[in-house]
Amino acid sequence: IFLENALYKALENNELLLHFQPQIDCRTERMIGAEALIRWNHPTKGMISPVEFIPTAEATGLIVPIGKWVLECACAQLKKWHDEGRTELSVSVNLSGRQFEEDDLVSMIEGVLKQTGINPESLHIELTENQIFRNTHMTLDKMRELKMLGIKIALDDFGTGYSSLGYLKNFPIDTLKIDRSFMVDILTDKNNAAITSTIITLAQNLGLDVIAEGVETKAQLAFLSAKDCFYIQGYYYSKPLGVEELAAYIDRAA
Ligand code: G
Ligand code: G
Ligand code: MN
Ligand code: NA
Repeated sequence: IFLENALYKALENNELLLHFQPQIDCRTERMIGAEALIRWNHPTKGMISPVEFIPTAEATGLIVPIGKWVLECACAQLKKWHDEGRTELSVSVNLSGRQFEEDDLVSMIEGVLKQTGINPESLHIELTENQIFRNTHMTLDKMRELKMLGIKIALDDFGTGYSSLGYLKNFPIDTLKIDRSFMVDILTDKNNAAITSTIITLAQNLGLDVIAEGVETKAQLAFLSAKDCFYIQGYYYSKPLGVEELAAYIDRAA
């Protein structure tokens, strides 16, 4: 109850903010987009990680207004980048499965697209396999409607969920994001190397984009690019950044 009330106030008092983690095409070293990651700047406790409050936000339903705020804020930021001439950039927004239980999810997103005037193709929604399988039919219907708006859908933490591969045929998915756990010791851990290679090949054979997450070293980058996985998100290039730090990063990576 304490956390719920505090979180409700956080939304009202503008204590929530977004950080953005660059996604890079390693062939050109240019930024292709950024993932929006929420933070809570608590007046006394300082910066709080989403790991500590997203579960409560989901359980109480507060994720619905918070998720709307995240989307508005991320799209407004994207609009700024596009207005500054960086029209190649996309923004990735994490959606919670709980948000898919709302009847007006699609019209809410359509409204934000209209209100900000961004190109729908440059909005990427991230979902995990487990979120999709909370309620397969309802989620599939909404995903199809989202695709009709023109936005892109990425499967986050790919390879860690409880699902079969068959759904990749039926679900309108554009991108697989390889979970960062598979990057650990990728040069020496045969299992992680095999899983990562297989996900890359799977994406290539299905005609999907693939992004590797949690890339921290040059060796990991070399492993990935040798397998034609060029889209990279991880500390090797940048941790998630505040808007001003990101502006400096964009200027450097221009
Ligand atoms: O950036 P960080 O490592 O702290 O993020 C931790 C987790 O919090 C991420 O795995 C991500 O899925 C989740 N998360 C971050 N921002 C959002 C958000 O805006 N909405 C939802 N639903 N989850 C988020
Ligand atoms: O939504 P998702 O669970 O994919 O969120 C990405 C999370 O991964 C964020 O919390 C971000 O801070 C974290 N992250 C991003 N890059 C790296 C990295 O290179 N190493 C590690 N350990 N974590 C990362
Ligand atoms: Mn994500
Ligand atoms: Na992930």
